[in-house]
Amino acid sequence: MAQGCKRDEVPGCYIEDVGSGMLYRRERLLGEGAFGRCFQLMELATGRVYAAKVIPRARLTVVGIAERVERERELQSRLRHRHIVRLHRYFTDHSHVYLLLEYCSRRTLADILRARGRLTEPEVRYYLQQIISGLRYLHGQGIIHRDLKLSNFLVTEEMEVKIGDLGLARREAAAGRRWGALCGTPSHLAPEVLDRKGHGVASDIWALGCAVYTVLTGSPPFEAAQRQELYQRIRAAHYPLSPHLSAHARALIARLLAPDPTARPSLQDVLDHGFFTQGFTPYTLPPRACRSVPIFMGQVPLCRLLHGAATALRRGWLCQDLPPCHT
Ligand code: 9ZP
Repeated sequence: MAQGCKRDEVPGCYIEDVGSGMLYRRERLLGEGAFGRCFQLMELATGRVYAAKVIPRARLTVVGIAERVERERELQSRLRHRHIVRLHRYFTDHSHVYLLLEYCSRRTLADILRARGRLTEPEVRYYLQQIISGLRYLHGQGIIHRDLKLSNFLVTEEMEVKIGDLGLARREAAAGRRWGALCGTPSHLAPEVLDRKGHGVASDIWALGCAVYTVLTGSPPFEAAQRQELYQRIRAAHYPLSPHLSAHARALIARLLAPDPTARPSLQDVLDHGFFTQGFTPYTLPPRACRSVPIFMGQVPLCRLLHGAATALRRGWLCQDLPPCHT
């Protein structure tokens, strides 16, 4: 028998989706979201694990929250892409609204950056390639994300990145409108967004530029104690030149952070840039890249190369007595 969860969030209580009859066990707390808590949820029938946004119904009466949840549900439930977080299920009970999202066991790029300080260029190409793939799909569907940042780039067990949190996403036509509140993360707002000229595809590209700068240097490009000073720096695209940026990285960032949105590159232009074409991109990243600098040998991380050699030895592939050849 399902029992409702009390607000005091002890793990181990059960949640029932009455519509489908599915039963979930609430496991650990993953964090606090903008409008509720996020829990790890286990589907009892299958053992599948989800990351769930659990929103108290009372919270939906706060201005803007219900619209945000509805938009996220509406947009995300239709999207199917390897690099976009899947919304698996949505249901409500007497006290809460539940959004069951794809579980990403390695948390976010913001967490990885916190542990690492900075990332290497091959890693940034690895992650960025996947983010671009997801963003291309999103833009192709006429959707602008409007809140691209490291904490919205989730990382799976397999070290794949997925774009998440579509609570601020809009259809292109609606996003282009010039009225409405300034929304998104202040340090990532593009000049045209500050000037209320609307949020277009190019404003997502700007935010991507902020993310690339941050992972390569360890600090965001635009920082200031006062909001007005921050906005001045953004409008002038005035950011510190870091010694940690190669010539190609610096050139790419300068293009992504062009004050004029029409001067910014397309996603294809980014992939064609020297930053990508003149350096190698690993096929996979070892999980330990979440904590320390991975070592690469050509295209293959060193640990995989050694693992491959060990396997070859164990199976006798490197021994003299080769299998007989039947001709
Ligand atoms: N958090 C520590 C503070 C306790 C974690 O250890 C932690 C662990 C996670 O997986 C093991 C995890 C988040 C935090 N995973 C995860 N979080 C998601 C998420 C998927 N997987 N999302 C899918 N769509 N949006 C995101 C979002 C909401 C469910 N999150 C989180 C970001 C911060 C809290 C939850």
